[in-house]
Amino acid sequence: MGALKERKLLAALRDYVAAGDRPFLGICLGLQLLFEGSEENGGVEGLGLIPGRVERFDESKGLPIPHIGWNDLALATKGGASPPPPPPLLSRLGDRRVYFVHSFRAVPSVANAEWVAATSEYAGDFVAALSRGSVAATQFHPEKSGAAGLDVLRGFLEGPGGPGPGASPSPAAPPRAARARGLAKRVIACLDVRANDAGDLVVTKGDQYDVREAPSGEAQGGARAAASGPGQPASGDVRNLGKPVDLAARYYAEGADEVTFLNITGFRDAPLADLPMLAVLRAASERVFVPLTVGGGIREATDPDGTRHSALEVAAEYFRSGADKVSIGSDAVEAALAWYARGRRGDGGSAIERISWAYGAQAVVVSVDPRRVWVADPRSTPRPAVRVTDGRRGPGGEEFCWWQCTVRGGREGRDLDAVELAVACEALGAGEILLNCIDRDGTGEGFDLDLVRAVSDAVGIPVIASSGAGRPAHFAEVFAATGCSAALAAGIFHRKEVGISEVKGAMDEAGIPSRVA
Ligand code: 1PR
Repeated sequence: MGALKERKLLAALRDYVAAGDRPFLGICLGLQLLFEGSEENGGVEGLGLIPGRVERFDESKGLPIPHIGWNDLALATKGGASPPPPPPLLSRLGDRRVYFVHSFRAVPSVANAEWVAATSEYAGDFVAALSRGSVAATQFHPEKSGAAGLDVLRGFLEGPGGPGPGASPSPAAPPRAARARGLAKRVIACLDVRANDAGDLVVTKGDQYDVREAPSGEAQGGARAAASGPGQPASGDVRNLGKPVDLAARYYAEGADEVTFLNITGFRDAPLADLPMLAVLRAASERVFVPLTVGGGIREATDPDGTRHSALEVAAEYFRSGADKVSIGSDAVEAALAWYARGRRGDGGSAIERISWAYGAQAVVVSVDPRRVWVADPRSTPRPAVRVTDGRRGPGGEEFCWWQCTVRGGREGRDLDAVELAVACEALGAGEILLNCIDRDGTGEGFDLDLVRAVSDAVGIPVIASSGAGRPAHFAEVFAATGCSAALAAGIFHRKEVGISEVKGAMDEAGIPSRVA
């Protein structure tokens, strides 16, 4: 609203929408600003075209906020016994899920019933889509809702005339009863990206964060040892699992709910505008229509000519190139330590605070790289140690551990536990936690359930479990055993050992809601 006011567009926009005879599609904030106002950022006036105010989700229901992920729609009945035919906007959607990412929502009422086309359910019903005349709006992101979302955009563009000539009928979604309803648990494909020794950007994969091929014959954890022979990677090479954009497009086609790029080597010698990851994002966002997260190097940067860029400017470049979320690793650890040192208070200067204020909490992910520290007695450390339940023991038979946060890709430890980091980063404005685990990374032995449970029980924002997935059952297991909202994998997808559809099949069998692409 501030930007529209600054550009003197408010009156023109209000008149355009009020006329109702020219096409308008508002997405996310574009739906919210049509209402009377919002309580976000201390209260903002809207265009006042639709009765009702936008309010933060009700936290008392104990659900993670922001509401991030794939949820169902219910067509509005408009006061009748059953819903009327869907408006063009939703005419092709069927009952496929769509992607939401927001902390505030409008609620349906008698006063706005003529506008509301569909609702969704999360801590109560909220407005998911509006339609009246040629004015339409969605709280969800059709441009990030895969094939279902592209059908929503087609419906809007074709308008009341219905599908254009040669339009492909949307695939019939599986019958509603065949799958669990409500917000789906997300399956995320992760691409660790770095330059190889020849300077090409490749997707690599660490084995407990070591991305170089082991000497041939020495298999490490889940990773494959370097096969010797012509054309095969030599030991010591950076493991090369493919090209970033091609792999991202493959995972999108296979039904990944999100794609995350982690840029694991900072490109120190490139000016901000030329960062290779920006080109990767621009290319990926032309082919991948689910949310893209980018991490690695989201911090203040200095160009070779000495020009300095704040973390917010760096993040803005990534958002303009197609990222929906940025992920902050090392800087988040330092910001959390400073938060505790200040007596659990922020100073507004951290990358988390500044990016979250400008783009919303839902755009800021904090990536944690923790490793187990074993203790015989939890009273021997000020860190929050827990008794492990996975049967593992420390080198001295210890049964308790805490998870030490690291920076610089696991190279340096800090005196801070993963739970303490997550609590501080939530307070600083992060919208999601990407919870890696150095001990499990690349092992294929399953997620560290004790770690995921400890962190997801400690914060009210969504937690993504990461590291260690070896088979489809590991996903169903972590969703059943912890409160995490998503689970991420890399190696098993890159090595084509497990397909994303197999993972979702295991989730459906376990009664865990998954998004059907
Ligand atoms: O510190 O803000 O520049 O961010 C650096 C980012 O790069 C962090 O998100 C950090 O996790 C990541 N990173 C740094 N070094 C490595 C490395 O591997 N040497 N990748 C690295 C961490 C974690 C996941 C991995 C999962 C799943 N990798 O990307 O894919 O563990 O793996 P699996 O399914 O194969 O087990 P900053």
